[in-house]
Amino acid sequence: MDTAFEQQVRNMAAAMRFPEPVYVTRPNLPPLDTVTGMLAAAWERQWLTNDGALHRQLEDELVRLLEVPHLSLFCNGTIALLTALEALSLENGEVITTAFTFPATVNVLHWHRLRPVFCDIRPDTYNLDPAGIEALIGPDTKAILPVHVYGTPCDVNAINDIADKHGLPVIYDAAHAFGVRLRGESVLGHGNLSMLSFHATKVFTTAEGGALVTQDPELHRRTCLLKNFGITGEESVEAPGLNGKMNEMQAALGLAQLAGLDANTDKRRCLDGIYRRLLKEEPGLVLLDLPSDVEPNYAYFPVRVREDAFGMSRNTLYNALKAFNIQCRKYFHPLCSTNPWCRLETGALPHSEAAASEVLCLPIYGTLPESWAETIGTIIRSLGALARA
Ligand code: T4K
Repeated sequence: MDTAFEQQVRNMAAAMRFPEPVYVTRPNLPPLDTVTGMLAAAWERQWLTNDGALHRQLEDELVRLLEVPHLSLFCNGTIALLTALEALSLENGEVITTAFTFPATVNVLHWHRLRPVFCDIRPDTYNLDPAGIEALIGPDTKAILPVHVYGTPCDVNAINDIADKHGLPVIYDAAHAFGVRLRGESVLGHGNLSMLSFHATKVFTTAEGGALVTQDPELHRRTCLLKNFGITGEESVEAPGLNGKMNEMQAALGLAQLAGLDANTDKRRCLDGIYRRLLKEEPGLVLLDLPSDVEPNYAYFPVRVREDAFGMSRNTLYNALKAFNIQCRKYFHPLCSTNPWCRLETGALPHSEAAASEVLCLPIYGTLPESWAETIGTIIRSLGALARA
């Protein structure tokens, strides 16, 4: 039996429902002929993978674009992160990380027989709270693995200080942070290694894909070796590497996209502005503040729903928006600490738990019409008013 509220939502949706699903994101697709143009050259060369010309060109372009010294392309972000652990010879110990992330961040630890030790997040940035890290460091601690959640830079200075004091390596999961700059420099310049994801849902995509970035030439050499079976020559294998290579089809999609990256960011900035204008005064909605020293990439638009003030919970809003064909996502619910393979004495994670039950990511992508963002914002306000009435 429907409640009166559900009935009213259905009535509203009958008048305002989008004719097609409005997804949380869509890939940033370049014109198809640009991709096929790149591929024609690969066909001509009959060279499809293993350090091909397009792969080399994309690595060079990204080193220049992101202003980083060393970047190694991968088949996806997860394998890149797995390789980062191997490159630093991390195993059989603990890694301090966040539970408020995509499962990949924590699952790679399991594959290296490393145990995650979850540190709570800051409620304002959703990133690892450095104030909680030191208390978790013990004799088995091998590394710190923070995530730049939604592309917002972590408190890198505080994390670096703690890591230096205790002699621990830092691997940043920068899956969301392509192109993000902090105090005028790439956020990828921090830690021993940073991992990028180029999945179809990311601001820069190669369908599947990713990269490892480092300042250390020897570490770069090792990541390149490990993604190609550890092979150094036709008859020599130097390390127990796997196959983490990006192929020429992926690299072609990446190269074809570079020309449109700025326009994509501009459009996302505009959509971000529309949502902020419409939702910033809405009772019970908390928007993520973008610090003034950060140049963001507008990859996500997370909204925090405080049930008592907004009038309904995040889950109710999520379901109500589905009635309008608006497919938001609960990034990141459930918390990784609830996974059975993370069975550990996890301390209290109140801020992570609150974020996992209150945050909803709204649709944001380069081809989302501005009028649709206006409508989505208006619908959210109307739903809040309805719930409070
Ligand atoms: N670390 C962090 C912090 C991450 O967020 C991720 C990945 C990783 C590590 C691992 O990196 P990768 O190994 O993936 O490179 C998506 C992505 O699959 C995942 O890459 C991403 N994070 C995560 C945040 O989002 P789902 O389960 O939400 O994907 P899916 O298929 O439901 O897609 C979401 C929406 O995107 C769809 O509703 C529609 C749209 N979409 C999706 C695809 C695949 C399209 O329009 N076209 C498409 O081709 O995980």
